[in-house]
Amino acid sequence: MTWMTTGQSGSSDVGADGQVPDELVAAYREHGFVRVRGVLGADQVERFRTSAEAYLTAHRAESLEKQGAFTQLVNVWQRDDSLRALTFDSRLGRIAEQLAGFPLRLWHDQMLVKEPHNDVATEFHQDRPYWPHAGDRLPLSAWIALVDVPPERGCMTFLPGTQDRTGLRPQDLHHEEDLFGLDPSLRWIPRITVPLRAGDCTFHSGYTGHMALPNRTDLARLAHVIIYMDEATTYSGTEHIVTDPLGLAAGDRLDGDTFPRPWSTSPGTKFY
Ligand SMILES: O=C(O)CCC(=O)C(=O)O
Repeated sequence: MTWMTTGQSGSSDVGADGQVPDELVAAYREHGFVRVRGVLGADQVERFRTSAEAYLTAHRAESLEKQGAFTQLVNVWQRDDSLRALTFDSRLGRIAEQLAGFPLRLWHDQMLVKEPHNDVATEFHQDRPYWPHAGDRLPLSAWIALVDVPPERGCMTFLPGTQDRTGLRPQDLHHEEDLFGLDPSLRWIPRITVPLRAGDCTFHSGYTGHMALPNRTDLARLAHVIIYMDEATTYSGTEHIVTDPLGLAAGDRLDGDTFPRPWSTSPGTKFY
């Protein structure tokens, strides 16, 4: 079970070719999430953490989330050159495509911060039901730790194998029971909590049930999340903060400069 390997500081799952081993791809496809250690080196962690802290200080008041689970700043890549370099990182985009097995583009990024001593969990939910997407294969998110994130600082917990539970309505991530009320069988799935070192990330699919623990420490939990979608995704016509200003019609492709694909396909990637 690949999520059970111990995390030594400084170790990386990414090979010299920029790809992850086949067993991590298999784990992602079986369980709907996987941890990839060391996607960022120590110098990158330092640079991006400094940029994230400055961005947070400047923009905290603009958080989309108002009920206290986290500070949520969306599409930071459009406003900050340093953080754009992280969101556009080719190595991350190519690993995401290796895991997905098909070409992707950016849906949006977001900074998700649990401030020190924020005792509020992000409750279990799936991501894809929130999004105005149609005609797509399974999207996925890279949740990158910019500080060490042990359980007590608010790491994520996953419901393995739930990536096939499509068709549920959007769930309230402030409500502990909402997802389980929709599908009571999910309550009995073993829950896997995945601590991350700074520079590690998890990839989870848009339908994999997940939550994040409270932050009971003195340090802010800084996560940078890059959300990738099927390159062929179209607009469903439903409301969303990212698409509402764009004047789209249902059926339009989500592509172009707003939903970029700033990496080329890795020569080693086999699409199916
Ligand atoms: O970081 C969190 O608190 C929740 C993250 C999450 O739900 C996500 O990235 O999809």
